[in-house]
Amino acid sequence: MIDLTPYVQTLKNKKIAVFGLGLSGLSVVKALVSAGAKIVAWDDGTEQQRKAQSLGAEIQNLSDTLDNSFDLLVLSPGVPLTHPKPHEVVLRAQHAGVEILGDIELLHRSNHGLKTIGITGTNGKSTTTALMEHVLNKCDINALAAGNIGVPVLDLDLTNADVLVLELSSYQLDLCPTFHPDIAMLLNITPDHLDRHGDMEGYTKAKARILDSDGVKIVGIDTPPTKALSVDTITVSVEGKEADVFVIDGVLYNKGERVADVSNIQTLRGEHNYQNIACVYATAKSLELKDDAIIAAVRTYGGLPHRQYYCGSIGAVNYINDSKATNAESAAKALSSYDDIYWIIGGLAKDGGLNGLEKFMSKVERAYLIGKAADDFKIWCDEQGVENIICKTLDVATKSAHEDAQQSGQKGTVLLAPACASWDQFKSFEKRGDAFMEIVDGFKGRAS
Ligand code: UMA
Ligand code: ADP
Repeated sequence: MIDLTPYVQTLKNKKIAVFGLGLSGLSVVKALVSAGAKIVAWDDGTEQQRKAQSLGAEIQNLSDTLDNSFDLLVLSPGVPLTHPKPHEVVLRAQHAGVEILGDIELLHRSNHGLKTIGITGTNGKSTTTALMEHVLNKCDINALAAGNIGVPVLDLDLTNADVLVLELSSYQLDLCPTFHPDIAMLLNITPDHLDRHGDMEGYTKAKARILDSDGVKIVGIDTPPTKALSVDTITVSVEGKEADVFVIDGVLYNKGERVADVSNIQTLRGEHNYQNIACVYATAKSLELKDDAIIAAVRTYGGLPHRQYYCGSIGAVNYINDSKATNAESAAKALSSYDDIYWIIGGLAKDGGLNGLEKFMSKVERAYLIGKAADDFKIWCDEQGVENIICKTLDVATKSAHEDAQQSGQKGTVLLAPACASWDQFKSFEKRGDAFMEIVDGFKGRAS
């Protein structure tokens, strides 16, 4: 756990408010209580309240009680700061002049003294964060990954660590008033989370905050908003040679010099992963690591579950879990990687729905629609001439896709790439992916 004692001692000995007691909120309570701070916390869920209470927090509905007797409001990333409208607790804090920040900012204020690599972008953050951590560790730099990847930063044990690799969401960046990573990486920006940022301008502004520093900046320039932000940065592209680091036809180049063929790495398939590799390479070079060591490390990366994860095959049909494809852009990457697709889609749709996926529809045999988006997606599929069936739930969809694929007697891919958030039917994209894999495992059992 991060020691926040020195920071807490600089405060005015007032109370600290913690709103939102999920994974990150509870770790904030734990770290602040152990640093001697007086914590008042709230979550709408009674189970979460109970957990915080057992860690030593006083429970109060901060939306009614927060005032200038508090030093800080530590807000969870999932709680609206500005859009669709600021949460009541945010308005109260602003009215009382209480500073609002998040757990990443608290980590920064702990003065841990380690080098930080911050990674953001609409897609590829977790893969790049995990790959970065892996490459550094293989190159004998002790690295720890945390943040949006699912490890709350204040839970980290920094003994023996040299570098922190932090996956940063737009929500978290909005809650970092003074933290700037030593090395900032911005992979790409396409529409996502517009409900929380108002529009593309607001979303881009939140992401661009990562570049507000004098440190090393690495920017993927293949999306218009990131290209516009790439002045005075190390640029990366997988679409052209106008960048410091680029990948063409699966070959990685640095300043025009060939580095290595990266096209045949099983766990990093597809052009989108070339972008992730190239950004990790550029970062490793800025840390003065050698080409051979970096590439050897990239080749041994083990992959992350729920990202185009190969669950196995039954007969000529492959089963792929890409539950993390929670928007159209990331679903496009999956659709571009496979053929003869039995496509499971739906959940809680993002702004723009399935726009941009039209060009892949000739690869889709049939679409299986689930969740809240099913009715709207049906209209879109009908317009595209894609055969589709409303299945409502993942188990029905997976079973139908499996039966159709097997009965075709041809090669095929049953692909979960929902282009939607999971929250209407599942607690998280991980739970959705786990459920899919469990169902597929059941088919394998019956097939053997
Ligand atoms: N809450 C209320 N009232 C409200 C709103 C929320 O009480 O009006 C409570 C909820 O009941 C919940 C808590 O506030 O208990 C909110 O928790 P949270 O959603 O902020 O989530 P955490 O469990 O703290 O997890 C967060 C990140 N979640 C979000 O940004 C939504 C996790 O990213 C991250 O892994 C974790 O911190 C550790 O750093 C998840 C995510 O979905 C994976 N991120 C989004 C994405 O990747 O697209 C940005
Ligand atoms: P994030 O953490 O940003 O959501 P992940 O690494 O978890 O990103 O990948 C999410 C989804 O995006 C997966 O479906 C994956 O196939 C796809 N993806 C991975 N890297 C990229 C990239 N650089 N550009 C676009 N899509 C990507």
